[in-house]
Amino acid sequence: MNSIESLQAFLPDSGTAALITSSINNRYLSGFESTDGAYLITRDKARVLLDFRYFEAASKQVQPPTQVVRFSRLIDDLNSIFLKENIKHVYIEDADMTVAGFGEYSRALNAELLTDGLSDKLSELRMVKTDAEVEKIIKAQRITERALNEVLNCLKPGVTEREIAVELEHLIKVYGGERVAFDLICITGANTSLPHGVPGDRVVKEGDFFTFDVGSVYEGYHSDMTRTVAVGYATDEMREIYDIVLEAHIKAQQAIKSGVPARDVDAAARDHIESKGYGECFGHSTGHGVGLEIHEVPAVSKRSHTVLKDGMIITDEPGIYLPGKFGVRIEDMFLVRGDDPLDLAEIPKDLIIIR
Ligand SMILES: [Mn+2]
Repeated sequence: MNSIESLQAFLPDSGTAALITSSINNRYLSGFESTDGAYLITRDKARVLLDFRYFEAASKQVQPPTQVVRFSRLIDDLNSIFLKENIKHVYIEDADMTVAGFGEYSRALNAELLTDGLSDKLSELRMVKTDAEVEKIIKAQRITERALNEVLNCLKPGVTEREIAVELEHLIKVYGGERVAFDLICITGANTSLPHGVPGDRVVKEGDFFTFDVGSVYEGYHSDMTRTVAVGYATDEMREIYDIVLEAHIKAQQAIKSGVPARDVDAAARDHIESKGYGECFGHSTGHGVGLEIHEVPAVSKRSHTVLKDGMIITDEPGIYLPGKFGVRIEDMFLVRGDDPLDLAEIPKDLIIIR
């Protein structure tokens, strides 16, 4: 069953519809990006409702079974569909709709709003990627890798974090990325102990780490990768911490199997870091899903209840952060595939020393 059929099966009867108003989920179902509009699913129809600005482009791009419907005033057009097709109940996206939106829809729509389950259902569907979605995520990853490989040539003592970040963002766009997947983390020296540090005027020095947490967007799909490289040389302590993080990353990778709870993947990395005495220095979860958003379910954390399935894409990104000194994180995305997850990155993970 595809996602549209799954949502049709989720509807209890022909008098109930599902109304998708968030732009991400609308894009997920229609394959068309718009800042406005809605996607309406009934037992036997799937429609994207768009205004004049998008109608022509969508008519060329949207594939069956989705029909493109042009609306003049969304609420009125929905009400006339509800009347004609005898729709009495409509699921809304409980996790995305604002309080103001909910007030407006409940006053104006001639159907009872249902708030229990559509958002969860959409998240569940989006967790498992189709082959076409996997291809887009891999393409986004390749764009990032090409840009990162090139920017490593500019990484030398004297350049600033900001110069590296700007160059990387530029190259990601030159190589076909729609945009960066998030504000790129390009940090060096003591800043590398900040898991979400912001690139600034800090200058690269010999014997410093440089952390790249970087990603691109390709046709709406995101990629995510982190590499920590050393400039000039690495001290014994830097090598020791790097090795522990790499071992934790590999242990988590080996735990990624269809049918295994996501929290076991987290535990594989965390137990290793704790066994080396650095448990207090790994204060975030091991990973997350990636897709139309950079952070999606499933969480790969202690509290996750999700069981991994074929087709999920999750990150594996343990780290150790020593405040005031340095930090190391290594991250790749993995496609869950039986007992043998596919690493979506091609850039090596052994410590790279830039000379
Ligand atoms: Mn990540």
